[in-house]
Amino acid sequence: MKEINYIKEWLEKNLSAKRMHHSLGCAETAQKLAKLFNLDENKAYIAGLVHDCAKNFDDGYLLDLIKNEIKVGFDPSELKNPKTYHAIVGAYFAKKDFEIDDIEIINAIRCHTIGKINMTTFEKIIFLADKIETNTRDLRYTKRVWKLIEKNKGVIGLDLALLKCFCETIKKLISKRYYICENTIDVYNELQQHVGELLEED
Ligand code: DGI
Ligand code: FE
Ligand code: FE
Repeated sequence: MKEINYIKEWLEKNLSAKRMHHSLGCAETAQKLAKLFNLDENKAYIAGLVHDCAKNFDDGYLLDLIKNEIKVGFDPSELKNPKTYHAIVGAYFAKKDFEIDDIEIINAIRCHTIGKINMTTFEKIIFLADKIETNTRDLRYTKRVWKLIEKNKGVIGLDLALLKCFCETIKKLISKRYYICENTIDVYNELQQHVGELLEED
């Protein structure tokens, strides 16, 4: 893996100031969650830091990379909303530009936007850190999600927090009349079946 300073400089050059702030917040939150769940804090920090590395590139450029260089590892329905492209390309840049070969980090970056059925605990904490870091996300919302994690011991707390996040994202996508990729619906249903009864209505 490239040195952390190389990665930070690369990100400073290729991300907006706000996105950089979000990435640093996500790295710190991921580290905190990793500690809480006895996972590798350093790995969580790196995954959080890098997760949005492709976020500020042109949609056209990202789609071109996906179709002509990456080519595999995504579902056609994932390409129906350009906002999801950066997760596919982010995992690719992490491997190619930062020489990260830890598959857990790569997979967590890959699924940080639309989620995945049967996410590992590491993937869950990176997904959540992205949604609840406090540098750029709405504090009222992040507090509510944190409470779910703190009040419900273990992975159940993470799953409740994930369900809350999926509900919010799906509501937002619907309010804008955006396409929701099939994977996101599948993950919502998986969580709904698992912990739906434990989550209060809004
Ligand atoms: O990159 P960030 O803004 O930090 O956050 P993100 O990667 O979770 O999400 C980027 C956007 O992608 C977010 O506004 C939701 C949107 N999006 C578009 N289509 C889908 C989607 N999110 C999910 N979960 N599923 C979709 O099908
Ligand atoms: Fe993202
Ligand atoms: Fe993000």
